[in-house]
Amino acid sequence: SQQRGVTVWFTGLSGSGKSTIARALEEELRARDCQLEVLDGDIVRTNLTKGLGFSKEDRDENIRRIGFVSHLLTRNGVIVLVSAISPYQAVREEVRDRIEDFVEVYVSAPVEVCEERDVKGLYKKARAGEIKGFTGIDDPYEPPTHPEVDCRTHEETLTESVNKVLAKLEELGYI
Ligand code: GGZ
Repeated sequence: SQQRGVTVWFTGLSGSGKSTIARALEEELRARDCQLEVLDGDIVRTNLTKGLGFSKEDRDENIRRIGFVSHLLTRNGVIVLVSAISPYQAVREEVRDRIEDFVEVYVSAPVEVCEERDVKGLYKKARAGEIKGFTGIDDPYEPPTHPEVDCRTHEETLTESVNKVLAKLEELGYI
């Protein structure tokens, strides 16, 4: 029978590990011959949502557009891996309500840990006031209240995080 589609939505701070987990999960799923698509921040924001910034309105618009594409793919049997900070609860819920098959993964490293990692040096810039409205520094992040999976990347390995998501997808019958 044809594969069931599902959107796996990774939400969390910059540097929390969303993309890293999504990429590792992608590899696992490819090895199982799943149909999949990855919608990741950088690529999305230079194509689908080019021109949008980081105001609440623009972030919400970014999330709605990603949600729309995810919906189209999901209903056609694709496993969609989305990584976006998606800091606002209301628009995350809006997207979840539109996509029948939806798994929310909260990548929940504390801001202190993300700032310590500072992979791209953005937290440093935010602290210096060179970037205004940086999530977790001077812009809000509203944690999910009922995520299907919680990846605590400050206290678990990448493999453990990936396995948690795989286990949930198995439990729900998507793989
Ligand atoms: C947060 C910002 C900002 C501000 C630029 N706040 O670590 P990154 O670089 O690669 O991930 C961040 C990315 C966030 O884009 P998203 O599309 O995921 O955001 S949202 O879901 O809120 O629409 C970061 C970079 O863009 N970045 N300015 N002010 N992150």
